[in-house]
Amino acid sequence: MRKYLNEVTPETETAKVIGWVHEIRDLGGLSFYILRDRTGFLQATIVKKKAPEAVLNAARDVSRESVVMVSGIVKPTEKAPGGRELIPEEFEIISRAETPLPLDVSEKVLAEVDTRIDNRYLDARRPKINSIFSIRSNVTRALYEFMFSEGFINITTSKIVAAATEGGTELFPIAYFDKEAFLNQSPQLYKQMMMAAGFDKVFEIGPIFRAEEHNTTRHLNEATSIDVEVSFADHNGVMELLEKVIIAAYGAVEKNCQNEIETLGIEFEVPKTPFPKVTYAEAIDIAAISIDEEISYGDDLSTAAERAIGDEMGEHYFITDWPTSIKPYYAMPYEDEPEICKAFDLMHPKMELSSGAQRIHQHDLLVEQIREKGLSPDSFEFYLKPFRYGMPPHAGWGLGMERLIMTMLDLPNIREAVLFPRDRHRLTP
Ligand code: ATP
Ligand code: AMO
Repeated sequence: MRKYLNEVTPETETAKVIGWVHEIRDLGGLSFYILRDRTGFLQATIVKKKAPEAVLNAARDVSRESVVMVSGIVKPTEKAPGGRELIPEEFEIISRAETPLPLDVSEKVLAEVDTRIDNRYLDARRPKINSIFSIRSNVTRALYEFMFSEGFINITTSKIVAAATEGGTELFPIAYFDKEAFLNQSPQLYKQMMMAAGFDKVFEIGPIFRAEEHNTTRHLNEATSIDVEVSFADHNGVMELLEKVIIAAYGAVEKNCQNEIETLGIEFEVPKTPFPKVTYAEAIDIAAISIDEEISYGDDLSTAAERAIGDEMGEHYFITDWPTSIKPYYAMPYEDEPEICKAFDLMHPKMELSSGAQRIHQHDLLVEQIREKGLSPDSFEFYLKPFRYGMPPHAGWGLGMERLIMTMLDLPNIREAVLFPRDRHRLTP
């Protein structure tokens, strides 16, 4: 039976493994073939005087990154990684890699991110890159498990839509027969409609599309959003839920991904809750202390301002009580102070992770807010109608998966957290 490489231990007697040839070292009478699969490495050692002729022929012929099957006797040895080596009795080339390789998988220093993503299938053979996506997979699983354990219903909503969600800009138009259509920026309107349907607590983990014009290290044109909506909850209730979700994600990685953390060589700590809260007004005061630019009340926070506040806070934190004027039309204004609203952002010291709010559930107020933003209620008719027939009060948030992974693993670029990034210049692979 075929074994994964990490299943071969110094105590194993014989093994048959399949892997990629990571490295070849030929010392004359002795040659080493470092094999690799997604679980680790194993050294196959060939003593030329003793090895069967067929093994010698195949080994001489093989190129790096070819797929091989090797079987033989396992010997404990201090000199090989993992304290064991495999002495091949069989060595079969299953799939040969051409030379030269477009990207050197064994190179310790990573190539430019563009070259790597052009050759993602090779790049992802590296243990570090594999670890990122293994962790992301664990986070996805933990999120589904957590949401189901909290009684949420999973929904899937359309990604082809007729109107913007998050304001008029940043939309990708698509060809849809004879109609105007776009790729959806957020499941916002749909998750709210499911509150009217009485689903009570819903979540969706799916793609969102935003025509971000600029190239930054924290924006993608196609991202994955973790979206949540809860009936009869206010902004405070869903902030508490968001904290729990962050802890569930980090907790799963701490529990299940110690090898990956070690491979990545990062410091990993589960954040402490509760996350501190600062109001928007306090946040701009904090930013004003350390940055030169003028910040007026009602301005969105610039990247520099976000960083200055993040440096000061030094941990995850919420920014609450935003000016109503800079949050989307669906955010609920405070009854006694309608210039500010029940919206919040969850921040990591380095960037925004999530936005959310208690929503407006009163039809007329919502129409008023849509007009206030210079939008036309007519294009939101399908969304507005449910608000006239028994819409419960509700609140929710959207959390960017790639930003969650990027900040969790201290990755320098959001493109590291997605297998096939879509950015201003990239449409392949
Ligand atoms: P979201 O749009 O979901 O709120 P975000 O982190 O993109 O998340 P924004 O409020 O859009 O937050 O932007 C915060 C700041 O980041 C902006 O004021 C701007 O300085 C900068 N920024 C945002 N988008 C871009 C972009 N596409 N290119 C360059 N800078 C940007
Ligand atoms: P917002 O626009 O703030 O809110 O998006 C929520 C979160 O999604 C992630 N995100 C992105 N990640 C990478 N690249 C992008 N271009 C990008 N755009 C967004 C961020 C961001 O914090 N409907 C609301 C959510 C709600 O209120 O429920 C919304 O979409 O991590």
